[in-house]
Amino acid sequence: MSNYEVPKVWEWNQDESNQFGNQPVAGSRFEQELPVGDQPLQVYSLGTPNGMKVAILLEELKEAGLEGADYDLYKINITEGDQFGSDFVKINPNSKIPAMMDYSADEPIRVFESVSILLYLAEKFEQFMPTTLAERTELMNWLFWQTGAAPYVGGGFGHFYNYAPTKQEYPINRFTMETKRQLDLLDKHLADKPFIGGEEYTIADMAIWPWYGRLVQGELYGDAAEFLKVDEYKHLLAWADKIQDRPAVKRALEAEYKNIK
Ligand SMILES: N[C@@H](CCC(=O)N[C@@H](CS)C(=O)NCC(=O)O)C(=O)O
Repeated sequence: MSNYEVPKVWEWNQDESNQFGNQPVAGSRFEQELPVGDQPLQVYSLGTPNGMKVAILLEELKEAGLEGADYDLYKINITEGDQFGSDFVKINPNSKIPAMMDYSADEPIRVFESVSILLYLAEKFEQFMPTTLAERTELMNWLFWQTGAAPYVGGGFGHFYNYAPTKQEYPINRFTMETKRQLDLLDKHLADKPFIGGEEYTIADMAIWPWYGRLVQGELYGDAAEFLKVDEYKHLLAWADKIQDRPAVKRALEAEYKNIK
């Protein structure tokens, strides 16, 4: 039970700190000059699940030997507020990592939202994306599912279970229920197929693995894997290990965690 009474009008308490220094206003807060390297693709990111998706695809494109997929990867430290600097906000007005610039086009193209970046690169290089209407639609189903579903895991479960300064039963129960429902959905979906889209490895696997694969592998939110009894999700665990074994995925983890500039 809490003795919080909902006021008529919400006011921002500026003294109350939060995880990323978020404020109820958008836009840049300070002048910033981001580095720009020599490669066609400039990626501004961090080793979070959303950042990892893009690093995985870029490493898979390299692995496939595709010309033009070279990239520079720069760290945006979201706990220090880099996402609110003027240069970053020009690339992503929503102030969230990952964000990317493609300087190989006649006019440089900005891309934000991790799944928008995956789609952009998959279409540009014609890789990891099926071409028939039926298969493409199934891929889109799962990409949109991931974009809508993962905030319940990250902003909901992960936040209240792991990051919130006080542990509250109501939100933890609510978001654990939904997280376990999503894990069960993926487990059932993967029971009779090797990859999310069916027979082929696609950007849907790259979008979903950093969240749900890493969660069942015990890599997210402290002791969450035990709390969520992830051993129940055998097909999901087997798929997670299979994706983890890919050389490009291993290199992406290294890139995001160790080599980020
Ligand atoms: N829907 C966005 C979510 C991006 C997102 O939430 N990024 C987080 C890190 S994983 C972030 O930058 N947080 C900083 C903040 O909220 O200020 C995407 O998929 O790119």
